[in-house]
Amino acid sequence: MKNDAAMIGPGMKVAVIGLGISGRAAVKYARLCGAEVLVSDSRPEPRFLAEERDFLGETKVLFEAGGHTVEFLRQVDLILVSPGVNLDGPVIRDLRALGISIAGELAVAAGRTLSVPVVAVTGTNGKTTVTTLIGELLQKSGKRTFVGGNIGTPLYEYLCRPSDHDIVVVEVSSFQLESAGAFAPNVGVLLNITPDHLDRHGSIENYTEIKMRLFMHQRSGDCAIVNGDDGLCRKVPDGIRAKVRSFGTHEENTAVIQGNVIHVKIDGKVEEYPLDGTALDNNVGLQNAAAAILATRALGCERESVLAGLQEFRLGPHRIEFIAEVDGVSYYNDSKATNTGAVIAALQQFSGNVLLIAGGRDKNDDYRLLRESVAARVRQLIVIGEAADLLEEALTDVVGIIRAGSMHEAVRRAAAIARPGDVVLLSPACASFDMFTSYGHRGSEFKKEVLGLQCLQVAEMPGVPKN
Ligand code: UMA
Repeated sequence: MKNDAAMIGPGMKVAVIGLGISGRAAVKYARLCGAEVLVSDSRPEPRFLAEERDFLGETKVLFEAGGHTVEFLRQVDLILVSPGVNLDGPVIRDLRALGISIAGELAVAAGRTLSVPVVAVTGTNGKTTVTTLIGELLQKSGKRTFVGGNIGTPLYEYLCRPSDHDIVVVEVSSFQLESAGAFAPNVGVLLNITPDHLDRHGSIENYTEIKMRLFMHQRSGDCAIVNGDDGLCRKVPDGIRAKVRSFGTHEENTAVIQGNVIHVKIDGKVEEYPLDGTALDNNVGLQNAAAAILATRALGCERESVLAGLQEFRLGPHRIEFIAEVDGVSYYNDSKATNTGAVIAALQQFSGNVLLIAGGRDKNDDYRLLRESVAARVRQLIVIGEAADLLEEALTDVVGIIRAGSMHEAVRRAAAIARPGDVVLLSPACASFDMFTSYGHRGSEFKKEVLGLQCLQVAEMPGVPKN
């Protein structure tokens, strides 16, 4: 394979496709390695952000904007692709046919001899939480930990300054695994597989095969951690060399979840991790905790510090985040739920009184997968965004559905219908880019609208002057 391990050295000519977060870090790293760098971005120049313009001004790299051309890109030895670049596009295909290597940041990491252990976390849902959790547990064990990848800080940033850290924890997306070459983490974690990004990967079979690439180049002595309760995760390909460890509710797993205690089999003994009353004390949280325990114990962290870290852990924003109670109705922001699997996991945490706000940009998901959970737990569905028709089509006979044209309208309509004791949950099952700049932006708008309801409530209190 041409992109197994991408080496960058002095005198090389390297092109970077995409001028986003990953692309800018790629430029920085390639230049640090002594390469001459070109940039190609699909957006026309007037649509570049201020920071991108500044970057081009400072680095003075040669660039093309408004599309990628074979003519511009064929002059290089290596092309570094941003995760958002679809590798099946015609230009990439033509460049490959010309013998030019195509690599992502994981393949670049594979081309370096890293002197520290690398933990890589993938899965459809929970990657960011588990990456953060493992990072915090390692820090608590006294290790200087780099946490990056799909979570936000590109791995290139670590490669630019490797001596600052004792260990690397990297969140890995299916997009990044497509261009990962011979990337081989010492510990690989696969949390779950449900349909996501099928607009790019085509089928769940292909998506699963891409996720399994996390383990393909691991060596004996490495560790592959999988969700034993997930039928797709359990099908680890034959021939992988790492030792496989699993977590789940069944006795045969290495980490067994029973109630809110995790029992971990290590060196012929069983360790207990009681998590009652912690932020991880729910179905999904316990799975995430079990994966993190297996990863950190495999890296030599002590049980006591791991347990203390689990007990202190707090979830980040936009993940089933409690926002406020208004008129006896609880509002939760789960904007990070951009696929049906994440919505099903979120709904598991509530009983049958949810008003669900869902919709956005479709990623070729199958919304019929929501039918059972929605029928069991959702009292009213409020659909927004481009996928409103698809959601309505898939769920019309299992739940009452209304449409809203904005987040403001969605929250106001939910508030008008909700009764004390109900839950209003934003858990969209879709990407955000039709109406917002990111899932974070979408979640923040939801929060703003809920806090707006709180202000209305105060204004309606007796004795509060109305203006
Ligand atoms: N672009 C092209 N040609 C293309 C596609 C994109 O030139 O064919 C350009 C765009 O015009 C833009 C840039 O590439 O200038 C954007 O690149 P990108 O989409 O790869 O995004 P980055 O800003 O580099 O951010 C990426 C990840 N984005 C994606 O995978 C889509 C970020 O994950 C990641 O945090 C960041 O690198 C740092 O590693 C985001 C994400 O949505 C959070 N990930 C998906 C997910 O979690 O489900 C996979």
